[in-house]
Amino acid sequence: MRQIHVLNGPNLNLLGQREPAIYGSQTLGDIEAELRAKAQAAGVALIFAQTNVEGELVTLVQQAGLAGADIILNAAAYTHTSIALRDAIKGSGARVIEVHLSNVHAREEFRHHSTIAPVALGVIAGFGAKSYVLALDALLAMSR
Ligand code: CA2
Repeated sequence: MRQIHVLNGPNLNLLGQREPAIYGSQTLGDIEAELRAKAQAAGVALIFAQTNVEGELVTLVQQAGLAGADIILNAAAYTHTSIALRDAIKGSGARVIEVHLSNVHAREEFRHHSTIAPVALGVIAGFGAKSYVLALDALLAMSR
């Protein structure tokens, strides 16, 4: 069965509890439930995880990539800083769609740069929780 991993980086466990003007009022659990229903209807296995630890995110990317799974990745702040994550994507051959809830390009300058974007299939940003749904739609429209 095809696997799609949805991997979330630091502080996204706080989603829905703080800063709703920027990140919306849905929790990460709400997003997971919406994606799970969609994946189930499409006959795809969905693995969903969140970690605040960079090395753990690197391991999750490696495991998914080496298993031949696709990844929807919101690396949160590590998007802007992590060469290790970029190397994990490249090194494991993972097919990644980078997602962001907010439009990072309409925010502070330091959020405009992504270490991941050059090794991702594409980037979806600015549509709140729908960024994840759009990424899943894109992967489902692509054959493995
Ligand atoms: O817009 C996104 O999805 C981000 O990846 C979110 C990151 C931020 O560092 C990126 O630049 C853009 C921040 C995630 C923190 O999430 C929180 C949610 C609620 C309350 C506090 C933080």
